Amino acid sequence: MSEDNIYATGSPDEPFCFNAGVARVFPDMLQRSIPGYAASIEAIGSLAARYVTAGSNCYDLGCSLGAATLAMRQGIRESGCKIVAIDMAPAMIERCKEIVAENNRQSAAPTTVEVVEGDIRTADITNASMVVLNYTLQFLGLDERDAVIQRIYDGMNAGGLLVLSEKVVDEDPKMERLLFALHHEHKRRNDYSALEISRKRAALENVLIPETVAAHRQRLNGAGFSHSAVWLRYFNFVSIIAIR
Ligand code: GEK
Repeated sequence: MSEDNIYATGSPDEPFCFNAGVARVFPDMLQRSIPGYAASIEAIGSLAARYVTAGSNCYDLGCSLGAATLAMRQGIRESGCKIVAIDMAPAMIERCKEIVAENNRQSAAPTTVEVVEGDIRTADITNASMVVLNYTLQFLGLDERDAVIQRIYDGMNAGGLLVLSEKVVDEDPKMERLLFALHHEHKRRNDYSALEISRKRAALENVLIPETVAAHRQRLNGAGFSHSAVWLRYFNFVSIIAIR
């Protein structure tokens, strides 16, 4: 796995962007900077086994290199399913296609995977039994999020499952400061220098906009999801499941 040293060496002043340099080191970046990332991927496989129904579609929205796609593919127990993996960054899609092609050669899993360069704000979602937004909604404008969640809900079958993982902010400023510090220490333990951490934070300013858990659950409820729960929390990173 190529090591992420983008903010050790790269230009510190550019806003964060999902370019070829990021795609090259992305697995290492996510493992070292998102507490709970590996657990989110593992659970997506188990949830696919439980929720994906025969002949339905699954969506990995903001798929990056397709980690959640491959977890779903491995978990699915039913036949005639299709996974649609969508990302708007060409560098991510190019690499994702290679990874999926390699998985096609190695895997006996029958589920078809379609990797599409596209915008999740306008993507067609139909006949879906499972939709994954693994750390993606946080990159959309606040005013765009309701419509995306509504599109997902409208394209899902009854009993379908949405996995929504996000960086969040705490309502209580004191607790937010503590969670922020714990995340900082987590990255230091994972060998990011204090300078790298502060450069990345500056690059993500106004690019990644976190909300509270309550705001996410309210949005899910407003779209029509009848049940939602936080199943994973690690510092200021959560994963929520919602059932239509
Ligand atoms: C994983 N889910 O490994 N349309 C399509 N893609 C988008 C959009 C959009 N409007 N906005 C952002 N993206 C992955 C990790 S990364 C999380 C997801 C992170 C894409 C963007 O190009 C990037 O690939 C992804 O969302 C977010 O489970 O980098 O923290």
